[in-house]
Amino acid sequence: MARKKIALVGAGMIGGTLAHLAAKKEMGDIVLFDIAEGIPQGKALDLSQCGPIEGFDARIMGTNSYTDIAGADVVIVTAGVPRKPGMSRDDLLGINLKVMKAVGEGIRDNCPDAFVICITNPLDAMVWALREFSGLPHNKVVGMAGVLDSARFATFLAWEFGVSVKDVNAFVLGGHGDTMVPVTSYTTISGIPVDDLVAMGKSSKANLDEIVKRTRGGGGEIVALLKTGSAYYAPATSAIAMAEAYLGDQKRILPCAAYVKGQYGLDGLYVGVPAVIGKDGIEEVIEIKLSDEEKANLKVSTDAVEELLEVCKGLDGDLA
Ligand code: A3D
Repeated sequence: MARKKIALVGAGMIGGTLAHLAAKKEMGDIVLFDIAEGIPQGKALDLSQCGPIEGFDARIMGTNSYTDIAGADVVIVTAGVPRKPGMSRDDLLGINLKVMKAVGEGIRDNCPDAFVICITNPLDAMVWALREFSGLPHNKVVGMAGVLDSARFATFLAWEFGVSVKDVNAFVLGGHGDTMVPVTSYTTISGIPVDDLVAMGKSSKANLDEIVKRTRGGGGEIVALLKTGSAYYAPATSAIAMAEAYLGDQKRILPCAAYVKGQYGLDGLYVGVPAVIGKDGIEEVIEIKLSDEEKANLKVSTDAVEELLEVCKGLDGDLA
């Protein structure tokens, strides 16, 4: 059987970490693409030299040419620029929208059968734009955010309750940003809802509220500490879990930015929802029951996503 091919578009902090994880897990051969000359080639060479020590045979190549991603089974996109001081959100949108155009066309022309995972921010708008520019089916293009946001939520909950992270099943819905909706009613520790654990006196409502707030600002907390960039270890680990679910037809239910067609009263946008990932990509969006408060919070979050999409459509005539 042919080895799988994993294309990583963007060879920055997340791209390099993705390559290392994919190689260690022998997920397939890896192509690191970037417009910066030398960076993908240098990282590929450095990572290849981990092989004899770690014992992996994955071939890792760096390139500046889209033709090298031909036939990729999975593409993970981190290409783009982060927001710099003095730059508005619209400025960033405009720049990364152009990047999504180049990347989407590169995927369309070279690996139209791939499963594509977008990580570039602003996530919910960029995954939508990437799908538009690539022309791939909606079920084959997805955004990574919910796995990371849920992992952050789960980490803080494990610390709060003094339990293993393995027993925490945390649930986050909505757009990736300050308006995301950590849903405590679906968040459990070994099947026990955290709200029940609070009622048992294992924590307090105030502490839980603080954890929800910290989860929403989880990315910003790391940016403030690093000062020169954003999180990359956990974002890369999250996208790898999604890629493995696709390659292994695992039918995992993972929170992802998936395309909604009527679910949650939403239509025609990408937003964080629980979805089944298997060999057909996003095989199903799961619609859960929400309380009135959770519905209202989700609306605030999806309104923010829709607002960004309108800006995207205004910035690029092709998308209007
Ligand atoms: P960084 O280390 O800057 O890497 C980005 C790479 O993209 C750089 O190597 C650039 O050279 C490259 N690049 C720029 N334009 C292009 C292009 N047109 N084609 C190909 N490559 C290009 O960033 P990073 O790896 O830390 O983060 C990547 C993205 O992920 C950013 O947009 C972050 O905001 C985003 N991010 C998202 C999450 C989510 O949870 C959604 C978390 C963390 C970071």
